[in-house]
Amino acid sequence: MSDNCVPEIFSPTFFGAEVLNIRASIVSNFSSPYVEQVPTFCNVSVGYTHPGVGDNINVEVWLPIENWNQRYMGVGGGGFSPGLSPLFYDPGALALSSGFAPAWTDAGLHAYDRNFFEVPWALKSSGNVDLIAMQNFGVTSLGDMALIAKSVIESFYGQAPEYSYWNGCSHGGRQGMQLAQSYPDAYDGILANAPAMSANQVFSTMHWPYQAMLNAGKFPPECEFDAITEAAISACDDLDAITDGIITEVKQCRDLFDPFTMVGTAVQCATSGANETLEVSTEAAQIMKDVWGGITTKDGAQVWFGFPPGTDMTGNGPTAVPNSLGPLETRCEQGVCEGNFLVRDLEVDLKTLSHEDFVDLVHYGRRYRSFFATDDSDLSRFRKAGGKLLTAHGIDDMLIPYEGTQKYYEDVLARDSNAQDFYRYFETPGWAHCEGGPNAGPNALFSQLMAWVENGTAPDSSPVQITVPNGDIHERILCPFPQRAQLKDCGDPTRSECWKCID
Ligand SMILES: [Ca+2]
Repeated sequence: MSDNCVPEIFSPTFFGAEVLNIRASIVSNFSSPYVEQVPTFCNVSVGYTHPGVGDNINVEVWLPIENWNQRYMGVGGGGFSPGLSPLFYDPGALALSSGFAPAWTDAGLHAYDRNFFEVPWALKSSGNVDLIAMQNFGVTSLGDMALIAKSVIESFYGQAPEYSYWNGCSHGGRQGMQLAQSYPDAYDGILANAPAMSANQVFSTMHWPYQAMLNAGKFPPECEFDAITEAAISACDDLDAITDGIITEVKQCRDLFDPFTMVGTAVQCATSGANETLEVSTEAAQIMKDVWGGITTKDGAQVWFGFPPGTDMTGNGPTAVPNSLGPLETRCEQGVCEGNFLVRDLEVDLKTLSHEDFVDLVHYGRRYRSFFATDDSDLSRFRKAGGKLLTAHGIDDMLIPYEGTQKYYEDVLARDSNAQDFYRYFETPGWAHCEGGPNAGPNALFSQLMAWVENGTAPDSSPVQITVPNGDIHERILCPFPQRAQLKDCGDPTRSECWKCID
C-alpha cells in the first residue's frame, strides 16, 4: 500500500475547482498526546483553487497504510480555525489509530499556526471584508473537502470509503451543521457538538461579558463572580432533586436565584498572592445578571441567549476547566478580542465600545449571514440522503449558550415533527465547552452515530460519567431532547441503569 503514496496516483477533480498541486509522503513518526503510537500513514496534501476567484485552499488527508477500516472522517476545527492546524491533528490521530482516514481543510486561510481566535484574514484592508475568504471558511471549503478526501481515498485503496463521517465541536460543530444544511450527500453521519450556529450572535456573545463590564463601568475581581456562581449552584442544585453540584433546571434557576442577593457578602479573594476579604459589589451582581440574560439592548430586549446560572464564567470558578477560556476574564486587556470583521477595522478599540455601539455591531453582523448563520432548519435533503446527525451541547458551556442549539432543534422539530428519525440532540448537564466540567462528556456519541448509520440502531440515550463534589463518579444517561432523564424505582442516582428517558 505504501507504494501508492506518490502524487501521481491522485487526481481529484470536481466542478468549479482546479487542482494546483498534490504532495504525498509516508509519515511514520507522528506523535500525539492522545495516542501511544500513531500508525504509519500516507499524508496527502491537495492544493486547489476556484478558477477566477484567486483563492488557494489546502486539504490534507491521512491514509493509514495498514488496517484501514474503510471509513473516512472529516475533522472539524474550532474558534476561527477551519481545522488544518496542529491542534486539530490530535482528534485525527486518534481516529487514524482506530483505522479511519481523516482529513482537514485550511479553507484557504493559511492560518496553520495562528491563534485560532485571531482573524486577520477576514479583512482585505481596513473597512473591507474578504468575502471570498469568509465564504470559503463558512461554506464552500466543506463540500470541497469531502469530494477531495473521498477521491484521494479511492485512488489510494482502490475503493471508495464505505462510510463517511464528520466529527466536530464548536466551530467544527457549525461546520457539521453547514454540511447537513448545504451538502447533504457529503457525509453519512455527522457529529456536530456545541455547534457555533448563528455564529454572528455566538461570537458576539463571547464578547458580551466584557461588554457587560464596560457597561457597568467596573471590572470586579473574579472572586466576586465566582462567589455568585457558587451561590447559584447551591441555590439551584436540588431543583432536580439530585444533590450533585450540577444545575439541570436552568429556567427554574433563572427565576429562583437573584444575584443581587449576594451584594455585600464577604468573599475571600487571592489578590497578588495576598488573601483579601472583599464584599460582592452591586456591579458584579449586575454583570452576572447581564451575562446570564444574554446580549440585551439598552431597552432590555434580548438579542441572544445568555449563559445559565452556575456556568463558570471566569475559568477559575467552582467547576473550572484547566486552562479554559473565561469570558469574564479581562481578555481584551490582554489583546485577545474576537470578531474584528464585525467592526471591519483592525484599529477599532473593542475596549471602549458603548452598549449601543456593541448591539449595533451585533445587528450588522447580518451582512455575513449567508456564510456564518448556519441556522437553516430545513434538513429535509439530509434526511432524504439517508444521513444521521447527532448534536450534544453542554448546559455549562461558557462560550456558546446551549439554549441557541435548543432553539434550533425546536425549529427543526417544528418543520419536521419526526426529525428524531435522523437527528437527535442531547443536552449535557455539567459539561462545559466541548470538554471539561463535572460531566466527562458525551464520549459514546460517535460510536452511537456509527451504529445508527451502519446498523440502524438509533441512540435512545447516551451514557456519561459525572464527578460529584466529593470526588465520587456517578454513571448517568443523557436523553434525546425534549426527553429528560428521570430516576427509576431503584432510585440510585449513581448507576445509569436506574435512570430512564421520559417525555
Ligand atoms: Ca443537581
